[in-house]
Amino acid sequence: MNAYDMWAIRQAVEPSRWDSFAHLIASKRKDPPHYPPPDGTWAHLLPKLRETGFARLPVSVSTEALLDWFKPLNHGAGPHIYSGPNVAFSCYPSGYVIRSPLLNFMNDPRLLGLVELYMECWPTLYSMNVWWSYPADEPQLDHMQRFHRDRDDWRFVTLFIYGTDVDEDHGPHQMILGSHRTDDVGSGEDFDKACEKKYAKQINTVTGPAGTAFLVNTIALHRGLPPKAGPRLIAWGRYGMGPNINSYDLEGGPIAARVIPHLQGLNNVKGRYINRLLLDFDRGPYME
Ligand SMILES: O=C(O)CCC(=O)C(=O)O
Ligand SMILES: [Fe+2]
Repeated sequence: MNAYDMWAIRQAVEPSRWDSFAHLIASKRKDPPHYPPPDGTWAHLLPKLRETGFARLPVSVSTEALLDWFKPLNHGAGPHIYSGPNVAFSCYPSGYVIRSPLLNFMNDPRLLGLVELYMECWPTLYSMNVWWSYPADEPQLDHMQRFHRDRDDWRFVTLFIYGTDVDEDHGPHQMILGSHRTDDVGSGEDFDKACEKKYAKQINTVTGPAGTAFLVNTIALHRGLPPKAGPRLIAWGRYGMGPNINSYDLEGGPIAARVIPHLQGLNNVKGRYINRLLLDFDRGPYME
């Protein structure tokens, strides 16, 4: 059974029940018992993450190196893809993102500890992305700017990091607290409006300075508001149960870890497992 089969099976199950399937799958996992327990530093965030689908991390990620790597680019210039004057979403090629300094934060033991407790098994970091959202009169590729559910895995959680200051006018992320336990499914403008009305009191608008980091269970209804006053830079790291139809291995396959000079402490049993879809630790110079 591959990732596509699993995706097809999930479509027959209401989103609110996916978590109980994940619990069952995780309880059968045999993650090596000899390994030390997860870092509990951020474990206090677990009940809130489970209950609401959201947790802001008590840290500010340094964005200096990040902004250097992901320099503001004019439309149509630079290594980003999907660029154009009215494009709402302009991301960087995955290999470029994986090589960036972000990967170290995405493996921060406090963060992984929380994610592991949440997942009830060793997580798999299956996707990284960084993109600019631009103000646009008639935006294209803007589906993430309307309420939707992501459907990556039975259980998964998305880390977002703002690379620029985000206030109400710079396209804040919004998610509907608790909506990971409801079953409304839809898309498009009408659905967006219906969600705004139905869940008016539960809409959580995430503003904050560059470096703000938060976890969202993005099976919950969420969107990034279209920025009005200026572009927004944001990163995601997605943690799930294993390969899925949104995972990087399907796009490019893992890249050789040796080409990334700044990796810290990932070449161990757990680090290799968590990053296996992104990084190949054994590929030597003549094996590419
Ligand atoms: O741009 C945003 O804040 C939301 C992006 C989104 O929907 C996602 O990453 O799954
Ligand atoms: Fe999404």
